[in-house]
Amino acid sequence: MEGPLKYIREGNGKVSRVIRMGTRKSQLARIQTDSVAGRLRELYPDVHLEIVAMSTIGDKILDTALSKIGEKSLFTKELENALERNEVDIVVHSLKDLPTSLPPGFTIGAILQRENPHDAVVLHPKNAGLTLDSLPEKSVIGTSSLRRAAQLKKRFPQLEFENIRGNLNTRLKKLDEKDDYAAIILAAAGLKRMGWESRISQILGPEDCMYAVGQGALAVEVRAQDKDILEMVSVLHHPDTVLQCISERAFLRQLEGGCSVPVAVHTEVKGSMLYLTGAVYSLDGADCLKDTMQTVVEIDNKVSESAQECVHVGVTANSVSSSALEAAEKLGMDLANALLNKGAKDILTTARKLNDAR
Ligand code: DPM
Repeated sequence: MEGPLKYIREGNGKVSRVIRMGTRKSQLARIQTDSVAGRLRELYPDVHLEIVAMSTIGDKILDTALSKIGEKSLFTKELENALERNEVDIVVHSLKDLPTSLPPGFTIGAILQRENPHDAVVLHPKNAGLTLDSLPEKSVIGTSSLRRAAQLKKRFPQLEFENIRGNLNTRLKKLDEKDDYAAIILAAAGLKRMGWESRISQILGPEDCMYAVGQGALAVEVRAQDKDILEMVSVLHHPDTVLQCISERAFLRQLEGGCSVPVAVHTEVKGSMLYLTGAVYSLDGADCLKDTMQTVVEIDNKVSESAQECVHVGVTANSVSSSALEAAEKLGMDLANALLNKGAKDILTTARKLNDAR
């Protein structure tokens, strides 16, 4: 079924397809889309890429805490509608904003090399030189992430935590121009992409705060049936990042967690070993279940024949060894099952109820 695909006639009379990339209008989304467009233009100098910007419901209700809006597909729904109608062919997302099960008809055709996946502390200018350890008692830290708040409340009980919403620009403005927050917590990757690396005063290691599933990686979403586009974007896959993110997403899916649950991970690839640490927290961080498991992810060059059997937690990665992908997915599920056996479900159910009641 062909939709309203767009073609262009070039100077030499050759007709080529125009590939359209949909993006949200936020500055971060534009920067992320532009960087993927840049890579594609280098790889395919003959392809005509167009960028189509649209605003989404998520962008329009930025003042409500994300964890309160609940729906993870908030930022992605309208872009997916445009994909479905063939108005765009490619959508770039932060992987962590994509649900672990995509609606039918869509797939993640590429996961790019991960940026620094950790969270970072951005201080109010008056606190320059301080750290979460040395900030005065009862200092207010801005974050709307249940995951960040849970871990940091436990680790830094002398501090206080309050919601902060808005896109990155708005949050930095709220921090700098008011006296409401002593510091805010943001993903290092987003700050770096915006060119604000210099505002990072502290990177939080796994002992302080583990990151969100998929954090720091960009994902390219396409129509699952569009073989040409799938093949075109598949060269962007970064195999180690793909394996890490598949294990993280399988972990979250098995826990039945969405974007608003206090679930955190840490993964590493060392040689042919993939290590996954995963944890679930109560809202105050007092209850925590955490474990680490590993698996061999040997590259065997056995590439899957049918595209169907090669979808792992929404990701199509035919260019990556199928046995490694399967091992990564199984690792995430095994770790989740281990935590579920220890009572992870109760912790998450309680956290969800309390958050809904707030
Ligand atoms: C998700 C969360 C947040 C975003 C939840 C979490 C942070 C929400 C908040 C799933 N998506 O991390 O526990 O602080 O209120 C988001 C950011 C990026 C992608 C910004 C950020 C940039 C980093 C990346 C929002 N989505 O986390 O500071 O591309 O991974």
